[in-house]
Amino acid sequence: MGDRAYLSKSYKNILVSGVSNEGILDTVLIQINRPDAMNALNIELMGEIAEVLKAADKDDKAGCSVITGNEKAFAAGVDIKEIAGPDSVEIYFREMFASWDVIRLVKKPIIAAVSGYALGGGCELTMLCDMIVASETAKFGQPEINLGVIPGAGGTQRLTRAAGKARAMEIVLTGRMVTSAEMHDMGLVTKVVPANKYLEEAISLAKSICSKPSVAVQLAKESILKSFDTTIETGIEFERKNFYLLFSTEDKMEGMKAFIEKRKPEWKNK
Ligand code: DAK
Repeated sequence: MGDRAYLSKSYKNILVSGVSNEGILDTVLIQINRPDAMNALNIELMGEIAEVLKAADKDDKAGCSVITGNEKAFAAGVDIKEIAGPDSVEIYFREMFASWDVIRLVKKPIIAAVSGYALGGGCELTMLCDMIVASETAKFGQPEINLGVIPGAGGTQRLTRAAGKARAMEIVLTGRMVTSAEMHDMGLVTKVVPANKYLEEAISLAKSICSKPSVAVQLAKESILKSFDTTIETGIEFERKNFYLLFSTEDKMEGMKAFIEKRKPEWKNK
């Protein structure tokens, strides 16, 4: 069953709610809530997001999560005021990456619903999500170069794999802002929508995923992500094992039986 207390708990830097999808799995909505600081991501905030996503993974009634910010900013980066002081050794021992690593290993899909600025760590957080729905006026970018550093949460890797070397170099080395249309063109953004529709569209995408059998959804996500760190041969072997695994689920039996009986499947999510 899983404990659902995480949905009613109050957090310091985020707002969390469960969006009911009538009869199918719920969507977990996480809103980054530091409007006075352009939703800058501090350690505590990242810990809260990781805590909620981990709890959603264990919640049998949750199918997919959406992370959003506000109209002005998804997040304008990691909190510069928090990282301005420490030297290399201090920053190393702070283990700032712990929550990012937890998010990276979340099994259920995560959609970023982006309006306004998604810069630095904010842009990296959107790329860490599985899909991005962006307002046509959203502004992405990796401006760390202007602060004397480089992207620190996967930016040089995830951007390069999608955009290719030449475009990633230009974006990271100039630190300029990147439009939603460019991000879409590079395959990083799933969908660009009118400014007043970004959240609605992300929630609608989440609902459509919540209507699918959850074990297959999670193993599909795992298989797609595997393609980023393996050869095609090993990736295909990995996919095959997940394919075989799904043949022992009740949903595989139900899905195929329902097709043959010309009716809608009733997913058990097991
Ligand atoms: N951190 C802290 N505060 C921020 C912030 C940020 N990233 N971005 C904005 N703010 C604060 C501003 O300081 C200001 O606060 P007050 O002065 O009112 O107290 C308030 O938000 C409103 O911002 P502005 O007055 O600047 O608003 P504007 O509309 O004029 O400009 C802007 C909006 C987004 C263009 C501008 O705020 C801006 O350039 N922000 C910084 C963007 C940036 O450089 N982002 C990259 C940050 S470095 C790591 C993982 C990742 C990273 C590092 C480590 N580990 C896991 C170890 C990533 C690093 C970064 O992201």
